[in-house]
Amino acid sequence: MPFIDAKPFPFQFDFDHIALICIDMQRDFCQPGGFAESLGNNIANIQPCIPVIGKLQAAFRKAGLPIIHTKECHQPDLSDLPTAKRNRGNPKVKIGEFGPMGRILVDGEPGVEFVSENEPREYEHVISKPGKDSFYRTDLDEYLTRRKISGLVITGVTTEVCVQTTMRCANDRGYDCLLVEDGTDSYFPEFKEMTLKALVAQGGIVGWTCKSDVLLDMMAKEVPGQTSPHKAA
Ligand code: C5J
Repeated sequence: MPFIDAKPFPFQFDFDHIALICIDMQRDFCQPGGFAESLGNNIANIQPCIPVIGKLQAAFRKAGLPIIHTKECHQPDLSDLPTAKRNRGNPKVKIGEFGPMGRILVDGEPGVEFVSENEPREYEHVISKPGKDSFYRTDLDEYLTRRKISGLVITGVTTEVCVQTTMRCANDRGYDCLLVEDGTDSYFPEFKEMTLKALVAQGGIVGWTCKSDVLLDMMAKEVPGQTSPHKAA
């Protein structure tokens, strides 16, 4: 099993027990005219991770390794939306109301769908999650356990919100987590920088981080000749 250069120390990449997770690469979070931009966020800051995630998805597909895609959204009847979340920040347009790309954060609406560069293939696992934690009220733990996956390569937006929350919750469940530094972004670059530092502090208290080129170089050399796509069991 290859080791790759990572912080705070090399990460052992176990091809038999690893998956890529792409968190919330949704139009409303990433695209001009979407919900995030309408809230005043600078979406230019989260564009760089999009092509990086595309390259990682291509490498995992080539290796026949599983890819999981999450999207933050709620049921159309909003039965899974806590009142506190709906009212937080007193936004002009609330979750469930009509925004630039359909009803805000409601499953099935155009804004909830993935940016075209990071779209799932039909055989890849897609998770609709009502919270920041990708395990909360989802089948993620059961999916990973069934496939004997013990390591997660983590990507997505935003670094200090859904990405960090998911990494911490995965770590508590016993998964080895490797966050790809240039495969995640935040509307606030200083929050990204601090999050990357905090996750690997104290000897990797939450896990590891690495650069995508290190991972992609290793995968190009070491992939054990698989070409068929991962099939959901
Ligand atoms: C946010 C997310 N920022 N995907 N969601 O509300 O991080």
